[in-house]
Amino acid sequence: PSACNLQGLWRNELGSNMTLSALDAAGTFLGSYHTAVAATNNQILLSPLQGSLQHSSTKGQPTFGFTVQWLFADSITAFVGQCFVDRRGKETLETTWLIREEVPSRRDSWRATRVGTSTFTRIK
Ligand code: B9F
Repeated sequence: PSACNLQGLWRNELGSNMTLSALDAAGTFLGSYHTAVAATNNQILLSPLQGSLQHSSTKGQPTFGFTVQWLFADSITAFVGQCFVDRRGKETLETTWLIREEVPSRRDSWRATRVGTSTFTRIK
């Protein structure tokens, strides 16, 4: 199987789309995230992301991480994941995410974080 390439347009099981740019020499990348869901009445806005690809993988199925800075909510999501390539060359990003929501006080910190998993496939 050929090596995973993060650059391109990806969609997850919720119908959210993200565009990842080319990697620089250090393995860092930029992109944008359009979430299909929001759990807020605020209007969803295309939001920027910044990430890094860990490139010590010899098997061509590298790990990566990125954060999305939501432009319509006081929260941050961090994704970590791995890019898998099957025998036909099809790429899948298996990720786990955490959202930290801004809460008014330390007393509310217990409820500030949500966790989930997400699978992305390439659409372009
Ligand atoms: O829903 C998030 C949000 C933060 C504060 C009010 C609303 C912003 C969008 C997050 C989108 C998530 C999902 N989309 C996707 O593609 S990121 C992980 C999922 N995968 C209410 C309080 C905290 C969350 C909801 Fe809010």
